[in-house]
Amino acid sequence: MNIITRIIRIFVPSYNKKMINIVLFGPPGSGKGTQADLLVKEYNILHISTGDLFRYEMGNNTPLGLKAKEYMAKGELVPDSVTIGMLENKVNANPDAAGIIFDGFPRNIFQAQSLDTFLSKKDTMVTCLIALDVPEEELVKRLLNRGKSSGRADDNDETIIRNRIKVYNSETKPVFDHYAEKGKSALIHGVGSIEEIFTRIREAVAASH
Ligand code: B4P
Repeated sequence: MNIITRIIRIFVPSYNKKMINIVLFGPPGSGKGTQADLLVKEYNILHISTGDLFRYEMGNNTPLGLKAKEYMAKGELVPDSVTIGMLENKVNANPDAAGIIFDGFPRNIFQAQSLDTFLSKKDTMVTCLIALDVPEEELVKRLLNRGKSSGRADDNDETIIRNRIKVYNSETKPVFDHYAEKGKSALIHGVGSIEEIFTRIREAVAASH
């Protein structure tokens, strides 16, 4: 942390609360990664994609990557014991970030509760959760299409894709209600051009803080 940030944080206690922390949420293939790139440019904040972090570890054949591969290849969630520590390390490595886009995290209620506790210790919180709403058949179409060029094993097989969507419906969807109870969740129509969807997201983020 640079000296100016350190001084501001000592004398202006509300400084950390001004961070914009956006949970970008939605089923696999709903466009989280695509929209995160645009949000980074708009708000100049840190982008953390747990999927990208796992793929980086897998590409380097690290123990964490090998562990993640077992689960991702089946379209299941990587265990919380691995995922939460990895996410916290990434946040801790960027203490000067003006805000964070959490892309693909939290993916279950335990991860959401862990994130809330972790951020509150840093005197900040989730600003809003933006959920992209896309029909299942459109998700399958997008992911199979990406699978033709991405080299991602989890995008190539329709059975695995459908399992990822099933896991989303059973384990991940309740995270929407967790933040809705705090008045922080917004449901965005996720079909249309990338720019149209981004305009909807920008309006929802602006309304949230
Ligand atoms: P992720 O990497 O998070 O991947 P995703 O859900 O497939 O992708 P996303 O929604 O970002 O799709 P994108 O924008 O790219 O997760 C992969 C796996 O990692 C999980 O299954 C799990 O095993 C593991 N994992 C990750 N986080 C975890 C966690 N917290 N806990 C446990 N396990 C975890 O878009 C998809 C495609 O649609 C692209 O080809 C894109 O070009 C296209 N597209 C985007 N917007 C479009 C639009 N408006 N119209 C048409 N096409 C569009």
